[in-house]
Amino acid sequence: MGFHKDFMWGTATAAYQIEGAWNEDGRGASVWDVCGRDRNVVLFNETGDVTCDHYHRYKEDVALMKELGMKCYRFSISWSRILPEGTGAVNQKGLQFYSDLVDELKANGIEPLVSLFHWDYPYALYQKGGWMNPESSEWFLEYTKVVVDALSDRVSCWITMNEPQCFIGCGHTIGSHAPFVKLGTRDLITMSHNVLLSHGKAVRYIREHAKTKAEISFAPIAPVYIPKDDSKEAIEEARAKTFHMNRERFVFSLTWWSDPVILGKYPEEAYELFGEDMPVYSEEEMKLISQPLDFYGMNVYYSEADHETEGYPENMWQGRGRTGMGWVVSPEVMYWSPKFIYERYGLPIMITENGMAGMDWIHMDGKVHDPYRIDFLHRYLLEFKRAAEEGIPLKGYMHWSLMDNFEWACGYNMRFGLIYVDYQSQQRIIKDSGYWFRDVVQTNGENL
Ligand code: IFM
Repeated sequence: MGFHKDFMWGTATAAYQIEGAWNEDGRGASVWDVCGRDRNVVLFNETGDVTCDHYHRYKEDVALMKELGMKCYRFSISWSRILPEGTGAVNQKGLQFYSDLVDELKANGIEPLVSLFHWDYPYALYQKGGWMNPESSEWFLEYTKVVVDALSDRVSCWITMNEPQCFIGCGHTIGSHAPFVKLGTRDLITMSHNVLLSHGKAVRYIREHAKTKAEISFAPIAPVYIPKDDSKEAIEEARAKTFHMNRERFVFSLTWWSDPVILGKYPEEAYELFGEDMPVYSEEEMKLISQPLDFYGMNVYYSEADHETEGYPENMWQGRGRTGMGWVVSPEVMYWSPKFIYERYGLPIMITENGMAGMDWIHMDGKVHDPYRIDFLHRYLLEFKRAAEEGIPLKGYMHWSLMDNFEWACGYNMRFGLIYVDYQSQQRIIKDSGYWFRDVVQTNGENL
């Protein structure tokens, strides 16, 4: 037994990272357009102004997905392309772009998965306090309505938020992502609660109003620890670390977001750490936040032990291979993440992102050879298959990323794609790993 016959294989991207056309056809500014510019916060002061120019080249990109035999495509919507001020007037041209993209995907037999929010927060709303504003979940609901009303006749799979740990953690805690601010604990707690309420309001709206039967989740990162050996004690130690929160990095933790969303309560540890600073909410509010989801979307890149400040006594990560981002190559995380998370939350698992950054270039034969990415993927997918064989319900796998793109504060230096993008000419070249992944999809993982 391997992956079930309807397993969803695909690739993922995000609007700001690939679209470009940052000020065309009425698009409003996002925090990345404004705060990411001219402040030496992004490597070489690069921006997403043009990036892969996907806004103009989406047909070519969909054709490449088809050539790769992809069954699904996960992409995000730029909130400020649809609602330039974040709320209020709808930009029909922006909406049309996504409607055309969905049509193009469908015409090519590719199932669209829509992420409502992947970090490009409307700047106009940020000026009003952003996620701190008590109205922020209503703003998100308003935006959700516009998207769902326009696309849900053809889209049935929805992700509300991508990696809340990162847009709150990197964006507002350590200040390495837009809007590049560092706030205190109490503010972070308030923002988190508003993000959770936004998620809940979006889920309710989609469930009640989508024109086709909806499947809904969110896509947090899965900071999972892997056991140092096969013993029961080591497994329990890894599990305990995975579901533990610490004061400094609490917004990066798994339970901070997933316990309210799925178990309907904040973790006990949060009350021990923050006491009276914890949000006061009604039973109704928590019911809204914790409406049933159809699967658990998780973005998995490496084992969390790498960031464990105390470290294991015998450092199991010493000298291990690392990707371009410096992330440790730890394939076992593709077994332990689904296992631990399924055991705690009981939902089928979809890997909504997984992949690696390399320093790819065009070789003298005109092709892009990336044997390390093939090896990386092969190892990770074998571990994922092990989870399938153990009977953990697995729904799909979305590779990050379809193509090289703007890697946030790392600019264009990190290449995550199965397709190489030459940013000067906008030429696309399928990498060796893209063809390799095509064979995995074609055989439904039998060839692994
Ligand atoms: O590029 C990002 C993506 O936007 C969110 N998840 C991690 C990826 C690689 O850093």
